[in-house]
Amino acid sequence: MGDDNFAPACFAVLGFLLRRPNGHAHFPKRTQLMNFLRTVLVGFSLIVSSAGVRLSAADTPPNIVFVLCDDHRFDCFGAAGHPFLETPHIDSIAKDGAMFTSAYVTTSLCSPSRASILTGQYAHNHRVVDNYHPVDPDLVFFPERLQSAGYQTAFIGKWHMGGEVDDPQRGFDHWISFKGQGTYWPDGHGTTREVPQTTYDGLNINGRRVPQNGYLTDELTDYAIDWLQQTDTSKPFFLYVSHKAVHADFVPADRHRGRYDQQPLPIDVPTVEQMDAGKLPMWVRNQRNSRHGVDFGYNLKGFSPAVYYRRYCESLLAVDDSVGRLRGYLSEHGLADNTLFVYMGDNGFQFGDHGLIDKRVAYEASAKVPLLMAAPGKIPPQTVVESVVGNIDIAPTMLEAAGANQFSDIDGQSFWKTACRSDDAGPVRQHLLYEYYWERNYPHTPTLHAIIGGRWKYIRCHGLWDRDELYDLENDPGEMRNLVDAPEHAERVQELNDQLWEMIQSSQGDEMPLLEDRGPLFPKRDPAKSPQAMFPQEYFRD
Ligand SMILES: [Ca+2]
Repeated sequence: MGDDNFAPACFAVLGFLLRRPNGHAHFPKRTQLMNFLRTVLVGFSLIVSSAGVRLSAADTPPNIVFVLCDDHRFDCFGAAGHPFLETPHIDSIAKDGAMFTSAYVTTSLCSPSRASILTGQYAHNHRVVDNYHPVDPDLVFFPERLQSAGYQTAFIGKWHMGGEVDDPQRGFDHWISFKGQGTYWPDGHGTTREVPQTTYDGLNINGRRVPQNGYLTDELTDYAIDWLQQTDTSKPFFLYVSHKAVHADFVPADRHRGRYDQQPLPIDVPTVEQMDAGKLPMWVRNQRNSRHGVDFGYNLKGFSPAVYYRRYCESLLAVDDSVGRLRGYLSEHGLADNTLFVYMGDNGFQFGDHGLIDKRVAYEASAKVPLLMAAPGKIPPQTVVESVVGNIDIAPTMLEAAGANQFSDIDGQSFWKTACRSDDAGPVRQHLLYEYYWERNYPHTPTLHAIIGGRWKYIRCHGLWDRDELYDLENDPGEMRNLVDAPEHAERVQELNDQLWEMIQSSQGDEMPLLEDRGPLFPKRDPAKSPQAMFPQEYFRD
């Protein structure tokens, strides 16, 4: 009960108790009087606590801490069964709350996925389809709804929507960000190559430029804890910590550098022959020898997915430290019991899976992400949620958890009740629509539409003379046996194609955004590596 409502409510209760059925006033019995006094005392204590001590009652809106990790693939943390990565703090979220084993992004690319998280919409509706173009100013971000519900809000970290923009954005009372990809260290040490949109302009703190002093993952965590310390204790808060880590070029903190030097790559990198035998599309075979393939990764001679993978894992250790510090702060300050803590990746990353690196594609390593949530007293400990959930579901889920006004027309749906194991949880989604729009900058990945999340994954490439794809994830979790042309699956392929178009059309996805060319181009191939793919035998006839 808010302070403004308390006095009128007390008078209403008093009025009710003093009124006889016939409308005449009477003197209350002793029990009625005691109940009334108890109500007054409880209300009074709420007012007192809101004046000086943070509310912790179970029915007050929860605080929310949302930690987004860049390019964190689904199997790279201890609780997911990783063979050597040490992530005790990320794992502790699964122990205290829920781990989602079928969490996906509907577009596996930084800006589109971030926009889907903030709006609850597919990329074809929010239309942030690349990492370069400005964001529609009419889009509503879910933290705006939290502000209206009385939340104090902060964004700390990588924004990366609309190119190299780091100005304060709507929905956030407190703002700390950096342009584009920023940098792990202000002097760039540890970096072996500069990714596009790397910047050394320091931080934008509420519109003021401030130098970056240290390792970015640690520094963002410092700023996050600084903000927690100065929040108004009478209001709930929403803190969005958006790490630069673990985006390429992976640079671990100095304290973690070399930790996994001796560890093997726990991923099977297929040979060209295996890719051909698996009937992968020509575009996948050709991407193998490109900036986003193992033969010419980042257009570097001698690129090693194993070396990059070790540095990726080492970079993740500071993110785990960050989670530990944030959760530790909440516990030490009596906030953990009324805080929903969420950890998520904005997309996955391939390290040789399918002969590829990077993301964008619809395969599991690219589209599936870690998602963990702890909310004491609401989400039971050690809950494993197998339902298919997506980045488009985050906004409605956060709004439901907060008791804030929902969006009326979005693509996502709240899974809050499912996470809480409520009896009245609604029907669970069976599939998600996946989409990726071809970028001229990285011409090796075509426009893709797919049905993801279930046993059968169907991938359709658009505007290309090539095979589509069908995988049986139950018997082929590595997605290396393309069944799309198998006669025994012809009916299934037709059904999935019908279903795909139903999902596209019912979400207004049949008009593709077309944006002008921006940014550098990376069409290069290594002439010494795998040759271009041949058309499949079945494409030939006399
Ligand atoms: Ca990303």
